[in-house]
Amino acid sequence: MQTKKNKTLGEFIIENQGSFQYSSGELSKLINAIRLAAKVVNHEVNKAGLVDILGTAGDVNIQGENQQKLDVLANDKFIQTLKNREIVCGIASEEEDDFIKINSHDERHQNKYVVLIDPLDGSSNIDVNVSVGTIFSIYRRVTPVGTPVTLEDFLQPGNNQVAAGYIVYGTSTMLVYTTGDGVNGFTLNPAIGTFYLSHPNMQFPETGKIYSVNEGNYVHFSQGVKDYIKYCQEEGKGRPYTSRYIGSLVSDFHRNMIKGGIYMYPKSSKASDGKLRLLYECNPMAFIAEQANGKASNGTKPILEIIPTELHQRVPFFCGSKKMVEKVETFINEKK
Ligand code: AHM
Ligand code: MG
Repeated sequence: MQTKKNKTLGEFIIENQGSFQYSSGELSKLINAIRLAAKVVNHEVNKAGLVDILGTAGDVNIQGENQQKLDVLANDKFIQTLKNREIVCGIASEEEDDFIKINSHDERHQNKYVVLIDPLDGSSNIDVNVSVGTIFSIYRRVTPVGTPVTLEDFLQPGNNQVAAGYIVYGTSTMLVYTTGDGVNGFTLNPAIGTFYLSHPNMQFPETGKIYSVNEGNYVHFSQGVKDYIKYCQEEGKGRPYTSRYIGSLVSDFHRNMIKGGIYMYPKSSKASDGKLRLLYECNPMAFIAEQANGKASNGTKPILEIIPTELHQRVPFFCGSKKMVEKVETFINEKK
C-alpha cells in the first residue's frame, strides 16, 4: 500500500479544489457533507451486531424513538446531512420512490448539484457481519438554477457525472472517490474520526485473475456469459481464474480494483436487465472504474453512454480490469 504523509481528506479536498474546472467551492462542501454522513453511518454500521441487545428494528428505543433498519437509517442520515447543509438542489435515492427537491423553487437558492445515492448497498450482508457500502454520484443540474429540479436533472448519462464515490464499511472504513481527475482512497482512523489518504491514484491492473459473479444464476445466463465463465475456469495462460463473490458490489469492486478482476451482474432469463440500478450503482462505479484505468459495460456498450429513461432503471453490469471486460464483451458479441 502506498502512503503519503498523513494527509487528511479535508486537506486533500481543499488542495484539489482549484483543479476542478467549475470550482466554486460548492463541490468541496458537498463532498465534505458526504464525509460527515459517512462517519455517522459508519458508527451505526459498527453497532449493527448489538441490535439484539440495544433493540431490533421496529422497537422503541430509550428516547422513545423507533429503531430503524440500518438501510433506512443510512438513507435518512445522508438525506438529512445534505438537506441541513443546503448544498444540493435535489437528491435521488435507491430507497425513495421519487426524487427530492431541496428549496429549488426559491430563486435565492443557487445550488447547482444533484446527488444520487445508494445509502447502504449489499444490505442483505448486514445481519451476517459482512461488509456493506454506500455509493454516490453527483451531476450538475441541466435546468436553470432557482427553478425546481425536474426528472431531467437526474436522468443524465453517466458521462456527465462531475464526481462519484463509495464508502466501504469493511475491516476498515474507506472512502474512495473521483472528481474526474483520478481515483483516491481514504481510510478512516476511528480513534479520532479522520479519513487519511491511504490509496493515492488507485488503478485497476490491466488484467486480473478474479471473477465475481453469482454463479447460482448460471443456468439462467446467456450463452455468451456461460462461455466466458467456462473460459475463466479452463486451463490457459494465467487461468483458471479464482472466483470471489461477496454479494456487496462495493466490496467486490474494491477488491478487484486493488488485485485485478471483473465483477459481473448479467441479465438472465429471470431478470431481463439484471439486478443493479444504472443511476445509483452502475454509473458511479463505472465512472470510478474508467478513472482508474478500468472499464464498465452492459455487455455491448459502455455504461457511461447509456441515456437513462427511469430513475430506478436496471442494467446488466460488467466492470473491472479493462482486458477482462473486453474479453467478456467478445464472448457476448459472438453469441448475439
Ligand atoms: P441491494 O441494493 O438491494 O443491496 O442489491 C445490490 C447488491 C449488490 O451489492 C450485490 O453485488 C448484489 O446485489 C448481489 O445480488 P445477488 O444476491 O442476487 O447475487
Ligand atoms: Mg444497492
